[in-house]
Amino acid sequence: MTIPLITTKSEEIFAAAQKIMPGGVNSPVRAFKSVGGQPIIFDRVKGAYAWDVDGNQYIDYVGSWGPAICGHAHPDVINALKAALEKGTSFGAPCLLENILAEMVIDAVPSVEMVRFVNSGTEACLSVLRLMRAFTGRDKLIKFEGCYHGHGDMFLVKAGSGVATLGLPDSPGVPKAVTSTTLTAPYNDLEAVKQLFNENPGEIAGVILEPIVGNAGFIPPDGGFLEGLRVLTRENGALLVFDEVMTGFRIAYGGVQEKFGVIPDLTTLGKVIGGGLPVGAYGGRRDIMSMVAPAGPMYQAGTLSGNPLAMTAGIKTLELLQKPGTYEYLDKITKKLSNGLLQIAKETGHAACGGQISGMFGLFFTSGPVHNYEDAKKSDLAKFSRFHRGMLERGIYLAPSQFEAGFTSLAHTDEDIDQTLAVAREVMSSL
Ligand code: KE4
Repeated sequence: MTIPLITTKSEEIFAAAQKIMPGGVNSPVRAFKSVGGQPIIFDRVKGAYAWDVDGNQYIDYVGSWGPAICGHAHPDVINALKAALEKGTSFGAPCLLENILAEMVIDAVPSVEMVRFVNSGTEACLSVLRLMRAFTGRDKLIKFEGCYHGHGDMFLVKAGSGVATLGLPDSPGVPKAVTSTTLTAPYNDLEAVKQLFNENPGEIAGVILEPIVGNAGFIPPDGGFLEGLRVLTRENGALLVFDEVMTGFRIAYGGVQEKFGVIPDLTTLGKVIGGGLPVGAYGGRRDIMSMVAPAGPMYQAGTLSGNPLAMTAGIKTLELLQKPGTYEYLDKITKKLSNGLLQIAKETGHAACGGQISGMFGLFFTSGPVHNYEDAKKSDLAKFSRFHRGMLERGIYLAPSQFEAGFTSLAHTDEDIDQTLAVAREVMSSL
């Protein structure tokens, strides 16, 4: 038996928020629309935990959607920011910190020879698409159903994340002319990609994908899928782009491309490299990146790009991730969590599938297997909503959508995982 969650203050604040901000939030998935009930208003975070404005504590498996991989408010990051603050919050001019973070990204990510910092993953994906088109002189792109690359018009076609959550097939306000150059294929379907290349010879600038999907729930690539895309893009004079905004520095220090050994032409990054401050980045082959203004003709700019605070938080976060044992630890605790959830689902009679790679995991209430977005949509969304609410009421904060992945951090302990699994058993027994 649990004490009902006291959410008085959360409800008051959310009610007021809805009058002054669309849906009461600044990003749709936070509104809990797909899981029902009121969102929790956060007051503060630390390590693996979050506290809401009513004083309830949660073990947090969203981690600000990925950036909090070292644990929220890591003292080294906070102290580095405090020192940086004394020197100002933004320069609008080059600073050494940009060189330092750029060098770290180039050293870490196999495909990246040059990098440009921007302020969000969306901005990184918008920019990389323009670059793909500028370099190849071609207009069309291939994306995959359920993959989310930020809210740029041309990507809002069968996208994942909040679009999937809200069931927005194509957002209003996106001209047909814009999406007419966006081709889509089911994830893990090389034949479909081959067919699109055959139907659009010489017209496809490139293929962009989440090399491990996090925005349709957690969907890893089938064996040979990434390798097959590498071959197909090369054969067709198209570019291969890994959107590693979510997976970068999470799956491995060098991202999916390091772990799976498939090197794209261009990569987008975000989340972790900002250490919780707004940073995105795109980078890749020097011959391609040299097209970016002012080195080349492809224009892209940003007032706060490379600002000293965001660079500082990113540098310190990557330094922490370089410590030996980081990714082994993330994999160990996340494997324990994921395997435990699947075992408990089995023991309590719920069809479920899912898995994890390093500090990223997912759970679908369907027998599966889940190889693509269509499979993911077969999961029992109503059951997921009841599960989410049950876990929340018992102090476990999961992503408020079936079409999101879960994230652990270096701050999550064995005891946190044990507690989470004990609660999951209680909730699944009553689902
Ligand atoms: P942002 O513009 O939200 O920084 O990044 C867009 C983006 C691009 N590519 C991938 C693979 C992403 O996962 C994202 C953003 N992820 C979502 C979570 N699924 C952000 C959370 C939100 O939209 O509130």
